[in-house]
Amino acid sequence: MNEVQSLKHEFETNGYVVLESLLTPDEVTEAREAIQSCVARTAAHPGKRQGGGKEPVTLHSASSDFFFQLEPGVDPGQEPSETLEFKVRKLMNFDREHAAFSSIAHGHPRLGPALEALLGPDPVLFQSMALIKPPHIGSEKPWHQDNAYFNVTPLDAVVGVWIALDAATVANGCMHVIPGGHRMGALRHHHDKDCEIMEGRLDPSHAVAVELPPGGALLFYGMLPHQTPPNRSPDRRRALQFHYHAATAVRIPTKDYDRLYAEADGTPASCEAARQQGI
Ligand SMILES: O=C(O)CCC(=O)C(=O)O
Repeated sequence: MNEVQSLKHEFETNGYVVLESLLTPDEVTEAREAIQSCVARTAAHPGKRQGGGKEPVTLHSASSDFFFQLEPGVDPGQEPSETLEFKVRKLMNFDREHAAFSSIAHGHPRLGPALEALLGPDPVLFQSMALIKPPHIGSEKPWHQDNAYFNVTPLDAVVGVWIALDAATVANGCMHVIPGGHRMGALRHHHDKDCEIMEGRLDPSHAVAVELPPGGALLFYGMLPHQTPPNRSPDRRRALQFHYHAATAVRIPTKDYDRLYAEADGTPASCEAARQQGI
């Protein structure tokens, strides 16, 4: 088996592969600085502020669809600008906000070929989200399949790329996955702490923790159940996440997706289906 075939084989068997050194140390440093710069720039002149009260606050760029979300209960008006970055939960739509991000997301010399091996030629980036678990307060992301959030068909044509910018450990909230769990089919989601897989659908004792060095990456199927625990450690856990679909994949209306992303008895399993059912 050559390198591409063994990458594909491991991905299809486990539902994920680890690339230990996807980014160079310089790329990691540049990406960390880019997060800091995008947060500071947007916080200084937000185009719009949303949320507050029980809802986390989001600050939106005035010139693009970039925004960032703070951890629950954090009021940016009360935070000194130098420490605001330590209270950020996630950045959205950031892949064209800074050259350091574009060079990773679009045509990276190691990521590009790996994605082509898994998805075929010209994979399409359709979501960028950076997940920053701040020290001590970084919140949990419960068990879910990313396809519960999307409406792309076919279901096996979606790959998530999660890149650690700090050493990701169990203590600071690294990824946990169920090896082979991408073959369990759609698992019904509902809204509890977040949009998450309903109780009893999977056995968390089968989970493995994927600890990564800075610059290391996890590539995983959109059907792979995964979660991250809270960050109770004094260390940050910054990560970039990109979702790609095959060039031949398409987005479909919710009513069609409900038939595709459904449990064995036909019950629609996505977050949108759960929202419509009020669960
Ligand atoms: O990085 C994290 O904490 C969670 C990432 C994740 O699973 C997601 O956003 O789908």
